[in-house]
Amino acid sequence: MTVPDPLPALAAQTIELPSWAFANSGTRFKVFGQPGVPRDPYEKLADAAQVHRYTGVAPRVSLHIPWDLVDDYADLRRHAAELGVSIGAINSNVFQDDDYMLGSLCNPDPRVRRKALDHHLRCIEIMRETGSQDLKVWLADGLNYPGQDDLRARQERLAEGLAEIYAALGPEHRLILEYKFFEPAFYATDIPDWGTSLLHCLALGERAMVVLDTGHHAPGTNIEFIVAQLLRVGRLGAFDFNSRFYADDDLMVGAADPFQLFRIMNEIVAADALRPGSGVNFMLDQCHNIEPKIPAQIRSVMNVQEATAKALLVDRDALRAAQTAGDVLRANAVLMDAYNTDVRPLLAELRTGQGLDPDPVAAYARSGYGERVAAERVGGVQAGWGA
Ligand code: LRH
Ligand code: MN
Ligand code: MN
Repeated sequence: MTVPDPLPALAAQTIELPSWAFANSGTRFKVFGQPGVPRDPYEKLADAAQVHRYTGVAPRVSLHIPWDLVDDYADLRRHAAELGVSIGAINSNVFQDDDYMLGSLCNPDPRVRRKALDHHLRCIEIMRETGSQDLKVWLADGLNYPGQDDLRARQERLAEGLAEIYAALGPEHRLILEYKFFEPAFYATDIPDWGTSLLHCLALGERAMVVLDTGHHAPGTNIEFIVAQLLRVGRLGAFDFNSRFYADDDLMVGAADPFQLFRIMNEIVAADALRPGSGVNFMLDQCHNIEPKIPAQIRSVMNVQEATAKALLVDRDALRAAQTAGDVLRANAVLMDAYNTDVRPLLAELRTGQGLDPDPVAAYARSGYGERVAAERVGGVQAGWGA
């Protein structure tokens, strides 16, 4: 077997955490409050820093604006640095005001479009204040009924709005554009798929890239094909990792389908896109409705690491040889050998070598942090509504 040592690549890997994963969440039926959840963005960062502390690979936190509204972003940035983390992607939230009922950048009313644009411009200022490099755009825009609005006109408005936003970015910034096939719109979504996102990115320029949220596809979609295709054209900007059984379930990545996660990471490794600097930002986008949030984020990070380690163990020479020879069974076996390897000892070795506990979940539980914040913090906020 000719597989390079996976440890250096695993040591260099980073995973970005979502601030909203630490707040209370639920479904439209019920939001369950958990003791000790953060009351503001400062406390969300403190919780995220715990995940980094025990995994060693989660040094950035995405913010969602206005969910993570503060008076002074330079101060929030300093707070993050003191905690040993930094601010990652800034998510522009243009889906929670009444004004956005018929859409944001695609809205037929120019006043609402202007409001959505101005919000993005504010998000770009926040990027400057926090040192963030990625403006992440996900729009809830879409239609519930055929005829409700003009599909093509909405695309034109979208293109125009995105162009204004893109023009306001600095040369150090990227616009990363997420797609989702349905929800909240049920008939037509304005950015429903990677093709639509890619078309808009291509029109915008080199620093516009597609975000692939693993929960945003129809059942049976071959997600690793999309990964391969976007990597081919250099436009895979980021992942929003999570798991789905049915729709946009936002469960822990790797929980529903660890094999799919492996297949995705296999494409990443095959294209040498794991390296920091390769342009792919590996982010989590999850909500922990019934499980404790910090350990769930730790588990999610570990799931990504396990899939990555297995992908790094694929014997690429043997795979290529089997593929070239047309040996279908052998090629499949090479891939499955890597997938079926127990990489937990390897990851324990990685952590020990970095001065970390080999079992991050147990180490966090022993630290007593969860009990401490449960006693200290009263009145934690709901994901999405935290000031
Ligand atoms: C939309 C989405 C998007 C949002 C997040 C809260 O479903 O995936 O990334 O910003 O959820
Ligand atoms: Mn997402
Ligand atoms: Mn989603």
